Amino acid sequence: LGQKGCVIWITGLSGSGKSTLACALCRGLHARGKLTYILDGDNVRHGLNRDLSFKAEDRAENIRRIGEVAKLFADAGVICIASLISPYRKDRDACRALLPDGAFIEVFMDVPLQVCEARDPKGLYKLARAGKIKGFTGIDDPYEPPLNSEIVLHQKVGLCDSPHALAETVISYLEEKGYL
Ligand code: GGZ
Repeated sequence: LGQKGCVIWITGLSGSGKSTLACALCRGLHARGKLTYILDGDNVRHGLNRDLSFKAEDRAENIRRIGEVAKLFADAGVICIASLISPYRKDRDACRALLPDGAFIEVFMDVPLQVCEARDPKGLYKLARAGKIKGFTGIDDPYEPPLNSEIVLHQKVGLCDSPHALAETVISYLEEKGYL
């Protein structure tokens, strides 16, 4: 294969664009002939992680399992894109520690809650505000922003780059680091 595997770990609030970036990234990397695989929190929760809730210890287990699976893909030479809220710093750092130096690339979707909530693609923020979902990240559950992520993608109120442009930022980083 001759491809160096890695994990691109996309963290951020619900509605911050993690899954959209994952898809755009996947397309951009395929166009460059690279093998990728997406592990999306929301999807993995329907299968492998269907026994897990959103309480802190279950989120930790969700992240741990996805981190272990991502590592297996990276070992096989795949560029594995993991997109999940992963709200706790220590859980993300534990996944980072599974991989060789440089092979865990954390991408922080730095999008204000206000913007995520205005998008509300699945109407979940509305339900959380109404008290119909308890423990919703950003509303009544914590999100610990990364302090040292490799890539920060800022999106401000009323100013959002296209998913394609965001993906190109990540792809440039991968090129720079010799993954492409
Ligand atoms: C946060 C929740 C919750 C609660 C359901 N808190 O934006 P989405 O809808 O499509 O993706 C979110 C997804 C979060 O799953 P993750 O596996 O990424 O979370 S974590 O890393 O924290 O384990 C959201 C939906 O599930 N969802 N309830 N209470 N998001």
